[in-house]
Amino acid sequence: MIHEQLKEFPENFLWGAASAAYQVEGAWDEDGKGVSNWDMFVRIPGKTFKGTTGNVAVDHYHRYKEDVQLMAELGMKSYRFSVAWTRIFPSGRGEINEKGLEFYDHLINELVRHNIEPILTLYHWDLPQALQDEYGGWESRKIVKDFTDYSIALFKRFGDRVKYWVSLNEQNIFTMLGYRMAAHPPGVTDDKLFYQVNHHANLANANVIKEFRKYVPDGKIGPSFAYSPAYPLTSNPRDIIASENAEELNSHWWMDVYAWGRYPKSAWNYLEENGLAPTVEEGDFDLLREGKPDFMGLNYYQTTTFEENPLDGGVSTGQMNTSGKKGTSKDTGIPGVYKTAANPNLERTDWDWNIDPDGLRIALRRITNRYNLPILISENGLGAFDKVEDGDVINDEYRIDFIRAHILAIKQAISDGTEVFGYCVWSFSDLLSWLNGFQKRYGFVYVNQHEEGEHDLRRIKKKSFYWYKTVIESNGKKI
Ligand code: BGP
Repeated sequence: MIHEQLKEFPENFLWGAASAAYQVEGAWDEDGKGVSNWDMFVRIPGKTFKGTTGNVAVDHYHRYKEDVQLMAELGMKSYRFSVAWTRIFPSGRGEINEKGLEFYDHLINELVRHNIEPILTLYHWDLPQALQDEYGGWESRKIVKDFTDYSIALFKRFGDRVKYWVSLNEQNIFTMLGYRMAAHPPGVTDDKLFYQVNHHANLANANVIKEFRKYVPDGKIGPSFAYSPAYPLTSNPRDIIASENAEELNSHWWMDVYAWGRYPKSAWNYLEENGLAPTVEEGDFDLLREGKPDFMGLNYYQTTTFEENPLDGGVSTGQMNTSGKKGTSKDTGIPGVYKTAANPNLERTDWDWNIDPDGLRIALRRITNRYNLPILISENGLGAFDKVEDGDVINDEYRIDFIRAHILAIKQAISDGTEVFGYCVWSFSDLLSWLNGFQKRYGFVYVNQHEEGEHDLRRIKKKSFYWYKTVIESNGKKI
């Protein structure tokens, strides 16, 4: 619908920005921190762009005070960050490393002092390597207990000051890239294992939410899901079915479990027919139903368009663009299910991600209609090449255009009746992009960090910094 007048953003809307421990902290082996799966994975030649690692990242571990100062100057109402499990339990479990807790204590206190609401992510992909070595990490049900114990340690220590919590970040992405595409740790390609790993992650997610109620009764918790709404390429019903398949297998497969504690029927049926369904034990569904979130965290970057893919000779392998050379990605698919297709209506970024603000409105509406949960937009942003001009000026107009269009889409979705209570732009400062190095930048604050050449890590405010400040000040009226 086209509204004559759009509704305003609610008061106390959590305008913010986000980050993740591995991508910003650095200090990879300091103060008793253990080794994570990412610390190991980035050392395998050819895995990341030009071999970048998070050893130093953008050195937030040592510069958090300066960073929070900049957040305050930007007027941020919230900051979403993750805790590195290996700082708290260097080997994944056992004895707590007090130094690790201290770092986050200081960070949280600094945020609270500046009236910035901390939004804490329990798991943003950096699994203790010790658990991977011991029992395969997410491959074993043992992870449920260890993840829960780790989470409880954080609930106990920070629950007095942190009221918003994200359980798992993008379960669909870390399992997909880790167990189907071998592009993230542990670098495996095994469809059956992929679904089993997900079942364990679902159990862990539900158990942690269940425990959360005991320790932080006045807090809110939910997972962050990377939702890329599916579009059919044409009105041909076969393309529509392909798009429905994608929606079921790529999105409902996770969100139905989070919201309702059950798997979608046609997806389950497909997995059973193909010998891919996970092993479920007695009591699992009871637990899944008990661990209901307070909100759905939405990480939105783009939509994906689908068309029919024949069973015989259909497309199966694609290619990711991690170089920033436009047009180097290749469509992918599952024979007999769907294949991806370029959407002729959308522009793409240099990394071939579709630019689609209306897709955010669609995502918000679909989540609301299906699950009737409030939504925290826990990530949304533009990865781009930024150039520092004379006088330390960064004219990132393209980022402003991107975020402005997405804020407008949120306003439209709110006017449609969705309940959105926060918007965390990815990212606050530039940071390490997992596979794309430092050259793919997302921040309001530029960080002088590169794959090669000079990198003194100094912080420079981009044009978008000043623009977002006025957006926040006006509660989204001035965009
Ligand atoms: C999300 C992750 C973030 C971040 C972002 C941008 O999937 O939760 O950690 O990296 O995507 O992705 P990229 O760095 O690949 O451009």
